[in-house]
Amino acid sequence: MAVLEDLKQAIISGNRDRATELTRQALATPREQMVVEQIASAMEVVGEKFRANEFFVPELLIAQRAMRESLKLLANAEVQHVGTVVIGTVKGDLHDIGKNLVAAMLEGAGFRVVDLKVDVAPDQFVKAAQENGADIIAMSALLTTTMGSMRDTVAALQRAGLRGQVKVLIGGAPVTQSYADEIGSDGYAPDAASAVDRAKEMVAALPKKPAVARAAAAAPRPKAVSKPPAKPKKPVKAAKPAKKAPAKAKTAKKSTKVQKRR
Ligand code: B12
Repeated sequence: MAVLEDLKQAIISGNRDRATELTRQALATPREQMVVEQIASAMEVVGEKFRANEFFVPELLIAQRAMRESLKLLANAEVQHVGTVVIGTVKGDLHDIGKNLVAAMLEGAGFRVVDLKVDVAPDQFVKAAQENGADIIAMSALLTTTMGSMRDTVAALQRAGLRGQVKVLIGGAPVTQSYADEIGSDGYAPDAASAVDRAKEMVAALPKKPAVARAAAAAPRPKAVSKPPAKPKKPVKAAKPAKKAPAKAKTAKKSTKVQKRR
C-alpha cells in the first residue's frame, strides 16, 4: 500500500509534517494495526541505521519526533485498550531515548502507558504499579552499573506481593535474555517492536481481572501519564515499603499526576 510505504519513509527521514499527513490518510480507512506495524518497521530501520553508524543521535531524535506525531493521531483514533504498562529507566540511569521509543510504540499499540521517566527507584515502580493497576512493569537500563536495579525491582515487587499480577519486561543495550532469566524477569526484548510483541504475550498470559477491574480499565482515560521532571532524590531502599518518609510519599503522589507525555 503506497500510503503506508510513504509513511514509513517519512518517519525514517524524520519528516514530521509528511508523516502526520500520511497517517491521517491511512487512518481514513480502519486499519490502525497496519499503521502501527508500519511505524514499528520504520523505527526498526532507524535503529539498524543507528547501530550501523549511518544515523546518529540527532537523526534518531528527529525520526522519534515524526513517529510521535503519527502516534498522536493513532491515540485519538479508536485503538483498543490492551493493558497498562508502567515504564521507566532504572535508578541512577538517565538514558531515555530507547525507553521513550518503547513507550511510544506501546502506546501506539493500544497500551495505557505510565511513564515514570528516568532514575526510577524500585519502590517507585512498585508504588506506580499498585496505583495504576499495572499489567506490566517495563524497565530500561543503558549502563552496566545500573542493571542491578532491575533485580532490586523484581525483588521489591515480590516483597509487595505483586509478582503474580504484574509481569516484568526489561531492555536496554547491555541487557540480555540470560540476564532476564537470571533476575527472574518475565521477559526481555531487544528493540521497541519486539517489546510490543512481548508485552502483548504477557498480558495474554496474565490471569483474567475481575469484571469490575475490567470495566475500570476499559473506561475512557488519558492515554499517557507521567511524573513531573525528575528532581534530585536521596537513594531509596527498595526493601522497606512500610517506612515511607514524607518526601517519598510526596514524590509518589506526584507521579500519578495526569499529563500528556508528548
Ligand atoms: C545518547 C547517550 C547518552 C546521552 C543520553 C541522552 C538521553 N536523553 O538518553 C547522555 C549524554 C546524557 C549520556 C550520558 C552518559 N552515558 Co551514554 N550513551 C549514549 C549513546 C551514545 C546512545 C544511547 C541511545 O540513546 N541509543 C539509541 C537507543 C534507541 O537505543 P537503546 O537505548 O539501546 O534502546 C533500544 C533497545 O535497547 C531497546 N530498549 C531500550 N529500553 C528498553 C526498555 C524495555 C522495557 C525494552 C523491552 C526494550 C528497551 O529498545 C530501544 C529501541 O529499539 C550510547 C552509546 C551507543 N552508541 O549506544 C552511550 C552509552 C550508553 N553511555 C555510556 C556512558 C558510560 C554514559 C555516562 C556514564 C558518560 C559519563 N561519563 O558521564 C553518562 C551516564 C549518565 C547517566 N547517569 O545515565 C556508555 C555505557 C557503557 C556501559 N556499558 O555501561 C555507552 C554505551 C557509551 C560507551 N560506548 O561507552 N549518554
